Amino acid sequence: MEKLRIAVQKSGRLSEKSLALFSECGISLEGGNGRLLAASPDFPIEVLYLRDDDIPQYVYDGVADIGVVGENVVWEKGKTLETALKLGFGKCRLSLAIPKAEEYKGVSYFQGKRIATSYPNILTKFLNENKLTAEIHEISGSVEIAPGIGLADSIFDIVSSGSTLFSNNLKEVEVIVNSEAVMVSHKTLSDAKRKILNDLIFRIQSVQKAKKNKYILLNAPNNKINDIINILPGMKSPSIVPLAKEGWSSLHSVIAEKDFWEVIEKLKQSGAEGILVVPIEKMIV
Ligand code: PRT
Ligand code: ZN
Repeated sequence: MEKLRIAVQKSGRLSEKSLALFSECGISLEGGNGRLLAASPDFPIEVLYLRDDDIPQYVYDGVADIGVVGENVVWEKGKTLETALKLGFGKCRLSLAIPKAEEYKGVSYFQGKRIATSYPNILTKFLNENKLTAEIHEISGSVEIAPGIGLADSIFDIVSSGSTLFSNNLKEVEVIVNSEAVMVSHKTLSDAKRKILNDLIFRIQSVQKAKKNKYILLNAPNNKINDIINILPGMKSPSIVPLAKEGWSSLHSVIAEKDFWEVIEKLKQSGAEGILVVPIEKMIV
């Protein structure tokens, strides 16, 4: 039987979350880390462990059918790949940063400057779009130390919390692009592989939806139930179960977690009691 071959980062920031994605979908993998290839006994996939920089090329060449990688790496490598799904983790931005003490008035600052980066292609595109010329110094790691040792005037690098910039006396002055981990796929897949990919996407989306929603249970006097239904946003036909206590019911529904904290006080004021909010494991809608 055909298997879908998925490239994931061998060890790094995306590795653990990429593998968690499969286990949350009920897909286990045989063979621990240290191996190049691992198969699943319960789903027709195999996982190929690679350096993240190599993933776009492997998927482009069809050595892997799909890959889990940061958008930043896909853009830098410039390979035409289909984005099958955004994954919501590995979020970061690619930014220009300069020494803290420097005055900054706009992108013209970078005209004629030396910029250190591991992302020369994305940077070149930005400079061209802004009709700027600068000297790009490509380095593969610890870009943030370049200005301090006199190798460059500024840097173009990944930022997430900003603490690396801060501790190197740099300030972020332009966010060029935001990135997150994505599932990319080879341009053409056999029908069998396309079907496996669609099944996998379906499972991942069920897990993603479940994470964003909670199951809510609460008790309320019957005469308050209508008020409570109106408070709960996005409520689709809640279940109402009578309690043994006369004139009271239990109300069950699904609520987006982000909405919950906004409505909790209103729910209490409307007479809701014994509110329980429980996680949902999978959600098929
Ligand atoms: O060995 P391999 O080549 O596979 O891994 P790698 O070392 O090239 O990549 P890795 O594991 O560091 O990152 C993998 C992917 O994670 C990146 O391509 C991004 O898509 C994503 N990501 C998310 C990040 C960050 N957040 C991040 N903060 N990648 C790197 N960083 C770096 C950043 O450059 C900075 O130097 O982490 C440092 C800390 O960031 P702050 O701003 O939180 O201080
Ligand atoms: Zn890398």
